[in-house]
Amino acid sequence: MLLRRCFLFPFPEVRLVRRALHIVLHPEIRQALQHKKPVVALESTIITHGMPMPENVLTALAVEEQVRLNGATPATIGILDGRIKVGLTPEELNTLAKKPRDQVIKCSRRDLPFVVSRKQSGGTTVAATMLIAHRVGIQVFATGGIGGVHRDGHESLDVSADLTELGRTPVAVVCSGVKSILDIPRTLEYLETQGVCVASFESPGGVFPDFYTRDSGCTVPYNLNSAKEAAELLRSWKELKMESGLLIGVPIPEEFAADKSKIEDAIKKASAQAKAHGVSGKDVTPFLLAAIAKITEGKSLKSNIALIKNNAKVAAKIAASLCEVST
Ligand code: PSU
Ligand code: MN
Repeated sequence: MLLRRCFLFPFPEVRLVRRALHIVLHPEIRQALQHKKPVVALESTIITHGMPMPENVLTALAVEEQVRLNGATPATIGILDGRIKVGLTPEELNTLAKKPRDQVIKCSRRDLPFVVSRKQSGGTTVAATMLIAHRVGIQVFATGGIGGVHRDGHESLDVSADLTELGRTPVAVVCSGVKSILDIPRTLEYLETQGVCVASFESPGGVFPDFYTRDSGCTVPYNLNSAKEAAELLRSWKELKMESGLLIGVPIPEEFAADKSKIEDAIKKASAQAKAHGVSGKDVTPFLLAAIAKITEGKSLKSNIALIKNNAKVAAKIAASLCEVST
């Protein structure tokens, strides 16, 4: 038996990194995972559908840099010609970002089998990125904001698959909460139903952010005062073998926060435009993001870039601290 095992697995450490069909791991990330070094997953819908060129590529690269500067290896996840890449190279990032929108699919969980079978390309949403990150053993993931319950979601049932993914995939998502284009109280209710542990980060009283501003008017039960405290939470979550995700809401840095009433105004206008144009389903979020950026003359985009960079920094610190508390 022992001999057989040695024959099949001459390099025992290789078994530490999960292998999965259709997934191509960048060697740097494979190495980091094998040596239990901190790795932070990053999504790519933000690149393909969340921001215009060239801000999308520049932001993706700046976010990766933040992860590195704070002690972790970035793993941007996306799909090129049917191959799921974990750790896109700068060239691959560029290729994905430059593709015309009709040639790149916004890939949530449900889209993955189709895109792979047709050898298409796509940006992965929070849901799909979580699923892939978990397959290869990445535990920490940074993004701007997750999807949620839409403002009319109780009637339309437009509820992002990000929320159900958080209910079933054990990955810790570091973000600035959900955008106020969504129904935040209902989103938090839904996360509770899904059994997702939600905490704010360095936000006394558990004040939960709403992407462009630091205070959504909603609170969550827990606040984490440092990356170390967050890492301790992650360690317990791992020890308990929770099969659900964890959500950490980091408020946008004060100096980049938007004026609440101005952004609310822009959101109302953008939502009215979406209704008038009959935008529905997966096109709603990208449409609203672009419309809000236009209405605010680019200010919302600046806030968006600042907060995602900050989230990448926090996530890297948490991932690094988790490696320390776990050894
Ligand atoms: N929120 C943003 N920017 C984004 C998204 C959300 O501020 O780019 C993207 C994320 O990839 C998220 C997805 O997972 O939109 C949610 O889309 P939907 O609501 O269709 O599930
Ligand atoms: Mn939707």
